[in-house]
Amino acid sequence: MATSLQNLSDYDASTFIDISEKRFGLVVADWNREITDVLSAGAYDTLLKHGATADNIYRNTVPGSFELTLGAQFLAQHDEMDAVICLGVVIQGETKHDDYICHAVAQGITQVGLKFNKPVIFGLVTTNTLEQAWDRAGGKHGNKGVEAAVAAIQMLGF
Ligand code: DLZ
Repeated sequence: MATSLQNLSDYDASTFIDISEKRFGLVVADWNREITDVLSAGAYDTLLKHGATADNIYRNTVPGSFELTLGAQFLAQHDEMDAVICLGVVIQGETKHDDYICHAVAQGITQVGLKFNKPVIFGLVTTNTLEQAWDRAGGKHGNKGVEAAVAAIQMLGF
């Protein structure tokens, strides 16, 4: 049976590579801050749980999810940075802003990862409602920040 990322986050730390010397960047959007803070805490705790040190985790905030791409690039361009995790929450409104932002971020951070040849993780929660976003930030669908951190660790194992 396929193993989901959520299940992987519960694995024993020994199943992952040694990340005690790895440096991680967290780029966190200020929009919907009360939710992105929960995603960020989930990612941070997961990195520590799997052996990263607090000194090696750099957290930067950007105004909104649209800026995640450039924020990721600012961190990824440093040779000593091993992986970058982008965290944001985009909620559908009356206009198509959510579409534009989500597509731009998906394409943008893909390019940053390819340009610098390192994991740049898409931790963007894109939902129709605020409630659905909370469901993915410590609610019934887990914490996407945790999953994003697990994805970063997994990619470092390649
Ligand atoms: C403008 C905007 C809107 C309407 N909605 C969101 C959102 O749901 N989530 C989010 O992270 N950011 C939003 N933003 C802000 C944009 O991402 C961006 O910060 C601004 O357009 C400035 O470039």
